[in-house]
Amino acid sequence: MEKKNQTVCVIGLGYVGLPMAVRSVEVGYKVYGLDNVKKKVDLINSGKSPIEEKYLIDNLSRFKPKATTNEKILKQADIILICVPTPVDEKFFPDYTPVITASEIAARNLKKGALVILESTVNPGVSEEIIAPIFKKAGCKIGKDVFIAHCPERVNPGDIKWTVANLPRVVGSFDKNGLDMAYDYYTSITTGEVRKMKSIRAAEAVKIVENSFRDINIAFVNELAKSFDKFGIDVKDVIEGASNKPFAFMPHWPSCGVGGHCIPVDPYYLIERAKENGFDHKFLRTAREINNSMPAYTVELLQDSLNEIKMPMKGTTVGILGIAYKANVDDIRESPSKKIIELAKNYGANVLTYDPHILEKSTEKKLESILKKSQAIILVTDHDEFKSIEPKTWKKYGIKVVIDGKNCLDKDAIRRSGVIYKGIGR
Ligand code: SAJ
Repeated sequence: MEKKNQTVCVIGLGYVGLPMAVRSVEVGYKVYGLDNVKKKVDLINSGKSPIEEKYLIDNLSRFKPKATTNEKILKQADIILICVPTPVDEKFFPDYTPVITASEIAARNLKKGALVILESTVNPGVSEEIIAPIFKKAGCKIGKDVFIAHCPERVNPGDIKWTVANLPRVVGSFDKNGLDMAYDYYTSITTGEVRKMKSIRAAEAVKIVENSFRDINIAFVNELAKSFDKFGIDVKDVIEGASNKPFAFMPHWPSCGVGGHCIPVDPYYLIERAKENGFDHKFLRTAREINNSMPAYTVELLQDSLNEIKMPMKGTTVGILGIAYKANVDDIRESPSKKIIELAKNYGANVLTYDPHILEKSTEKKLESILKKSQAIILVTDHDEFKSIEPKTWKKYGIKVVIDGKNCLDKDAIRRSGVIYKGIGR
């Protein structure tokens, strides 16, 4: 069917779903967006993006999907995209509630012959074990009444180079028709390669593997940072040195912690599901333990530095620069800032916060304010505003210690000014 006669409905208008809805409008589909947050629906219908994301700010008002909270809209959809969160609980167990709810909504409002594509990150086996049974229970024959596919999301918040319009994708399905339909949809959406996977499980595994690869490599350099700290070696210098090898090395960078809705979460999907197969992902678990230890390690660096100048943590005013999980975004999901603030407070510090992208959660509304009031600083997020702070500024405001959680400041210049500087592994 010609795409302009096809209707797409995206369930979940967040970081993943909204860009897909906008792009689908741009390439000529009739597009509805379904979300359970009325405020978000109203904002989108007024052409305003609920998310600080360049692709959306540039395109939403021109290619606006019709957003609604009414699930009956799905009855018009030839293609349904499920783009809802897949969080983990406090024990790091995957929580599939949003995916199950969205699938049930799709199943009870399904147009015969529609294609349902899950973009949410799930472990291998979820489409067979959780999604398909929901449609079968609703009386659908898979491969006839409904076609089910998986295409892992690859949204990279803050990235202006790779967007839904040019990102390569992978698609998997239970059957050839489902695979071809999903392939046709994604080749109409992105200029990047669309690869047909040999199975839907393989498509589900791709995202987990991509992000676990990143998590273990970050854990590797975080462990190096802890070791090199005792060697008196600057780990950033070493990684930069190794990076001039033109092949077989891929730099990652130590930091105060691994945040975001992907990297620190996705490995747990594989760890937990593989347990049901009787397999223990020791390496993935160890990497998670190392990365989860970095917030505490960062606070210990502050404590040790304050001890050097006989300043107890208790009663010291500590300024936290950055709440977001990574540079120049307003997203706090799984951000290391949460644990760092909690630990500093537990040690009796008077904690102030400032994030230019998240002022509503900042105790201070201006950089000058937190610099004036703080005796020590932990830089948690390498926002551009913090990277451009002149090295002499810390001394000027009487700050005694700077802990650089992203190794983004000028270590030598800060030390020359007489301020204690500690980075992560430098
Ligand atoms: N981080 C490090 N060291 C690194 C890289 C990242 O400590 O060398 C930290 C970041 O500070 C952040 C967390 O890890 O707290 C995650 O950083 P990220 O750059 O991976 O950012 P995300 O979560 O936006 O990851 C996305 C992912 N995209 C998708 O899942 C579709 C990931 O697969 C991408 O590799 C990543 O963007 C990217 O390359 O930027």
